[in-house]
Amino acid sequence: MGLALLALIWLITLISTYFFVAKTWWLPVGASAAAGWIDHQFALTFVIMGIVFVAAQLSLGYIVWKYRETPSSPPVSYSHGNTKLEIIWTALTTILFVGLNLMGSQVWASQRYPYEAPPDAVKVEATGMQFAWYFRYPGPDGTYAKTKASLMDPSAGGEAAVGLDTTDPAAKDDVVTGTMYLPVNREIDLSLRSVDVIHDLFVPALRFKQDAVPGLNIHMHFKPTAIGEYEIACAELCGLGHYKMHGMVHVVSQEDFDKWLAAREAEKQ
Ligand SMILES: [Cu+2]
Repeated sequence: MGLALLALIWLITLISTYFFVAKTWWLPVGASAAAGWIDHQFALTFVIMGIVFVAAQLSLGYIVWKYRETPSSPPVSYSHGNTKLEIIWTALTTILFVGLNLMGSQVWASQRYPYEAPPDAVKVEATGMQFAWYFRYPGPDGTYAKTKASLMDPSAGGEAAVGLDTTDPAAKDDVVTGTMYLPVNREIDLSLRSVDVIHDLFVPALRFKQDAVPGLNIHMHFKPTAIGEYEIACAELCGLGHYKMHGMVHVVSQEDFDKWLAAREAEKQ
């Protein structure tokens, strides 16, 4: 029985470790400036925790087998454990977790601080609602028009969904779309808002993930580095239609971006 348990524990450990080593289900190729840094932090965490996991599970299997019951086994003795050992592994675990968190917090902060993105950054506002994403561009004046909670009507879609106040002169050139277009190799200044509940804008390829919280305007900035189409998902369970909150980011050349935005402006007039 001891040997069977050892084999089972080791087998589960090795099979599950294999999928991580072989990268069976892995992240898409990174397409943003911070992707290298984030992936490095991610890999470091996985390698360190993987070593601890494999060592712990292999020892567990070994101990289950070594202390199995045999006809000559001595009677069971209970102990209160080893205080010195417990202090050592608790301290090591604390150092590991706090250390990884401190390292990770720098990557996290790099997309959120400084609070203001560079002045030449491309401004985009993403608004999550049950159950769609809308994206707003401030247009040639570079200013988002006012929005009002009382004007928000998700069932109407587009401008009405985000509550655009059309009496504001700055609203004339605000473009609201259901698909996000971004120019490649430009810093993007993203404002993230929500109409109803907490949503989460997740673009795995851009290594971008941030909650959208009602009542807050959350700023983040990032730089897409490869032309392509990337999937957006809502990563916060936000209701029955959560699975429908799917969208696309089109990262295009500056030229294509300008053309696309000009076409949207023309449609609006
Ligand atoms: Cu959602």
